[in-house]
Amino acid sequence: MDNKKVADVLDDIGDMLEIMDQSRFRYLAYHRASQVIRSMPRDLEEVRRDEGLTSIKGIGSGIAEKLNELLDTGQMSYFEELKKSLPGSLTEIVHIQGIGPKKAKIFYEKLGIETIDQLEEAVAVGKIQELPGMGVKTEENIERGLEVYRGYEGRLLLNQAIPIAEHIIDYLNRDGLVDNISTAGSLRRWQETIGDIDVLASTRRHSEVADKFCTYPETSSVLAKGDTKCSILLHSGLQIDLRMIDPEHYGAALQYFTGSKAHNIHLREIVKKKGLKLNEYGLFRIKDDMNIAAKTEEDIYKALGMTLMEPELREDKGEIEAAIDGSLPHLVKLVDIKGDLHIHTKASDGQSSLEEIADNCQELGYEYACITDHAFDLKVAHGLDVKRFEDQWKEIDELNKAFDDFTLLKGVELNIDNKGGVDFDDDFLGRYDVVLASIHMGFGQSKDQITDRIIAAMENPHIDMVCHPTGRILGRRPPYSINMDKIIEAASRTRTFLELNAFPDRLDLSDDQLRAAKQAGSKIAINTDAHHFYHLAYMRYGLHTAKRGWLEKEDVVNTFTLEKLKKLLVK
Ligand code: DGT
Ligand code: CA
Ligand code: CA
Ligand code: ZN
Repeated sequence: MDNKKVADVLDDIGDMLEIMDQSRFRYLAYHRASQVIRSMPRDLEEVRRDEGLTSIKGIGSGIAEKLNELLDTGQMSYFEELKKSLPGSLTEIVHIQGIGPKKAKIFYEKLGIETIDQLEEAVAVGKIQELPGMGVKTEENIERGLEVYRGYEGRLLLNQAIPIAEHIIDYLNRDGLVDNISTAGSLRRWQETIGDIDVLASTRRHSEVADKFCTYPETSSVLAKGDTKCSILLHSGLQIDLRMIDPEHYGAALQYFTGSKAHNIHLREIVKKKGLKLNEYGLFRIKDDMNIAAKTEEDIYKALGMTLMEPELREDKGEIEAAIDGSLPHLVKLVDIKGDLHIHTKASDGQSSLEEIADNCQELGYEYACITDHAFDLKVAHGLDVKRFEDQWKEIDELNKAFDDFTLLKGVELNIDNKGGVDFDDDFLGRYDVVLASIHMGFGQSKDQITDRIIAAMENPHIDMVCHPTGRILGRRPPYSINMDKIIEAASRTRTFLELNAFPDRLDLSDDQLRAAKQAGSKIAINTDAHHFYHLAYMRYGLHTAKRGWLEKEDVVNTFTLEKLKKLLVK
């Protein structure tokens, strides 16, 4: 049983206990344990075997005992009993943003709502707003929550899909059956969520490749099996489509199956005007069916008078025009990244030490890394007070003495309170190298209130960056309502960096927002927000999202040398 499944069970228990009016202390204990297990890079089974469950911070003997049962038998009797005592899919409803256990309980008691379908119906006929203490705004929030929930149903996050795709490609590559192989579709475009995984292989041995693909070990059923196309369903419910094509058509097929659909449709309009046609086998002249290009993507685009654009741009958002007039952006690359400016350690809610972070950042070839533990006001994350930060700085100074071409920077992630204030006074803030500020509470405020809070923080000359600016969690929490134009305008005016949080369930700012920020002259920092050194590798998800936002090296401050970055940090 993987850590995520275990964490989900614990969260469900926490929610059920809250619905059942158990003490805050009891249900929070389950959520805390869940959080720790969810973000743990090691397999829970392994930790249990080596050190025992109670060695994990936040897991006491009571929860450990229940987890032992779950890990041994795949079932937890306590969880099963709780489920029996609650009607319908109340725990499911709790997962919708805007609805906590308290509201779920009211909906059940007053309106008899037990399922998401029933909730949707109630929203549609305006029943929620009539409930005491609710109102139109609550109902609208729930409507948005339902949209997010439905919108992501069945879609996978990049970090769930990419390793699976890589594994399958490795599997198909192993015994020389394929000439060339690549991901295609949304995955190759690094879209933030993935509907199904598309893989394209060039080969002359179609049926052998099809046999191999359809016997992939994780397969639960074969949906289609032919010489050009196969589809399988994995045990996880994920669908994988494989297309096979002869090597001479590989470029055309790759272009076609990479999409996006919108990009392809626009491209074909241009193709048509030239008296040509384009399909997965190549670019052809209509009058005599002569093949003009097919072998590589570059050949196809070149034959259409365009420079090759990277897959991340192919969304029909102006890339075709730019490819024609030679104005495609020079997108930022992973090797351009010189540091990570948002990292937590054990001191707050992270799980790695300063040394581990420093080692791993040097391994990644970084020139610097900024330690940004939470500050005092965020009690749930063991935020640091003045004294503890000063102690941390001493440690950082000591470590820095030993490094040759690497520097740990002293930072903090402040909490923007409900009025736009932050944890520390200006004098103290002046002592950090980098000051980040984020919203961690008060999500329910009005659009103007939240926007003003963030702008107030940006006006503070000590605050260098606003992190995960919209607060969205993909599939779980919609962005809080903010006026993005105003935020971007204030960021460029106050020269505050905006973060692209690379954590795969955030990717916040999103691609379109990044592009708007770039156009307004704002600078972006791509950060992992690592809570374990293992998360430092999430940089790539941020990087590809940045490419989708048309960002170039100059737009991204953590591509700068430390010397240049330091100059920018003086507002
Ligand atoms: P997804 O799977 O929902 O995350 O999104 P995609 O983009 O991977 O879509 P998918 O898997 O349905 O199709 C893969 C690619 O195949 C798509 O990006 C472009 C191409 N494609 C699919 N349907 C059409 C179509 O009707 N017309 C054209 N021109 N291309 C299509
Ligand atoms: Ca797809
Ligand atoms: Ca597909
Ligand atoms: Zn953080």
